[in-house]
Amino acid sequence: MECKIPNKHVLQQKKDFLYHIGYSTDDDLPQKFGDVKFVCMGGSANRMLVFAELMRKELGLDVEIKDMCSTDRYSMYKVGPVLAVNHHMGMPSLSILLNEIVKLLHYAKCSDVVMIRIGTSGGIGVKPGTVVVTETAVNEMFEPIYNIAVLGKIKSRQTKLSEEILKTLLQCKHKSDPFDVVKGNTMSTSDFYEGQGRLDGALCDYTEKEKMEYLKIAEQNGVKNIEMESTCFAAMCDAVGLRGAIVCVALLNRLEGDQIETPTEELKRMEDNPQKIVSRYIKQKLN
Ligand code: R2B
Ligand code: URA
Repeated sequence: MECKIPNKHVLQQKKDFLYHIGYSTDDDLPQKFGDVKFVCMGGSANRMLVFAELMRKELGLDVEIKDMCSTDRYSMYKVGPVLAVNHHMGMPSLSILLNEIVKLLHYAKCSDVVMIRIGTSGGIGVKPGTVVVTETAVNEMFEPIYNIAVLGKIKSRQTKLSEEILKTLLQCKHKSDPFDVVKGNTMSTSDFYEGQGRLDGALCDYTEKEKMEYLKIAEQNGVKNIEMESTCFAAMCDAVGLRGAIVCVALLNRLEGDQIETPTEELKRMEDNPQKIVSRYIKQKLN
């Protein structure tokens, strides 16, 4: 299936500038990106570079890995059919990137593309290091909805992910992995501190009891982790007909605290966990 964009205005434009990633329709996009089958996204540019290097090793490809974004807004690495791009933190930044990546895939005439967000999160009732594969992305009210203000009105889009990819990702765990892989709902928020019920931001006017009540209600609603992009990611993929999945590591158990005190080296090791699962998924699909 070709990647279509459901915006008639754009389709009538003679030329389109993908401003934040630094391409336009004057570039030979089919030649540069036409073979892309997997778009993997995560917040940090360095983490996506690490993922690109892992994919090069796993796919045995002798390719140079360089940042393909000519702007300094995002970083994008291509390893054969895998595009690894960073989206920074939060939904506004992700939404800008997704608009341009979807158009890029369309202009490049890509087909049957799978979109995967590989991220970090705060877990709910799971051990640090656990990989959570998202069943349903929900907002702060536990609704499977992404809200965006369009022309002064709130537009609500459903957050639908691919059940088939979720199932296959869960099967990518190896017995020898020193971490769990679970499925669950992922709550997306617009803030890391108050938005996620933390007590340790600069602002906080609720009690620890109120915080714990909220996290417990989240848990009762099937929420296994909290991060800042999943509803936007799921809704945008669904709205343009792309199959999507979200795979995040839980860096801490939010039922036990708010601060991320884990040493950097240990955090880096944890961040490798979802990358391993996704790399096995991609390898399996390409074979
Ligand atoms: C996870 O980690 C970031 C906040 O620290 C944010 O981008 C997210 O979703
Ligand atoms: N990312 C988040 O958004 N929240 C956490 O608690 C950890 C990482």
